[in-house]
Amino acid sequence: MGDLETEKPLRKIAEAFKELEATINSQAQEVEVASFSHACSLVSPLFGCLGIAFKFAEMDYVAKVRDLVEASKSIDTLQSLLERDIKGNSVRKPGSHTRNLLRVRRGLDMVKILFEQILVTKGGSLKGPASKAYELALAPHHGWTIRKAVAAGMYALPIREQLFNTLNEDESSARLQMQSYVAASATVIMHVDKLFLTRGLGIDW
Ligand code: 1PZ
Repeated sequence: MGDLETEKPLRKIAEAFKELEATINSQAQEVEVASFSHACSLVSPLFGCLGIAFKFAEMDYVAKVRDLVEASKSIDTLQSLLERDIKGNSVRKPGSHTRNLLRVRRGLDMVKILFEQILVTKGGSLKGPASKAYELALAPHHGWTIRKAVAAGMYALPIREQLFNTLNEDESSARLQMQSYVAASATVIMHVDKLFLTRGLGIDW
């Protein structure tokens, strides 16, 4: 609201994920729950640009990110967040921090694939890119009802120019920010996967 920074959501997302990437590539390699959940919260405004049909996706994503923000008040790193749930035998428990982390990670992947698809597409419609991203990142983990609802929502998406407009970008500035996010989020997503896989937790549930 009048804040110059909040008017450039794509840039804020790209910058936050570049910072996470830098942390992962540094000596320490330990990602704080606070900086991770903050970066993830910056993705939420994108939903507003997708129209009412995605309200339920927004509610689910925002609630899970909020849980991670809450967790950051008592847990330092993503690593210790997982370790706690392992000790408490609550990794897969509905609503657990670890489970929410895996769900949020899928949201990040969805946005990454969406941007990749937008970058290689010319037409004005976002239906192709959004469908592809959903199909690869989330559909395998959703039941019939959710998949049908998402498919219906795909018809109510804005067109590419509208989306960039709402985000206060033009084609070329949007491309730059999307490219940054795609590169940085790949590192972040791989890091989260490694946290799960090295502990034998799997990522397919
Ligand atoms: C132009 C872009 C179009 C994007 C279309 C996005 C469609 C996403 C629809 C997701 C619906 C999610 C409904 C709720 C699903 C929950 O059942 C699961 C499991 O949660 P649990 O059992 O652990 O409580 N939640 C999820 O799978 C997390 C979904 C996160 C969605 C993030 C999407 C990010 C897309 C951003 C696009 C800008």
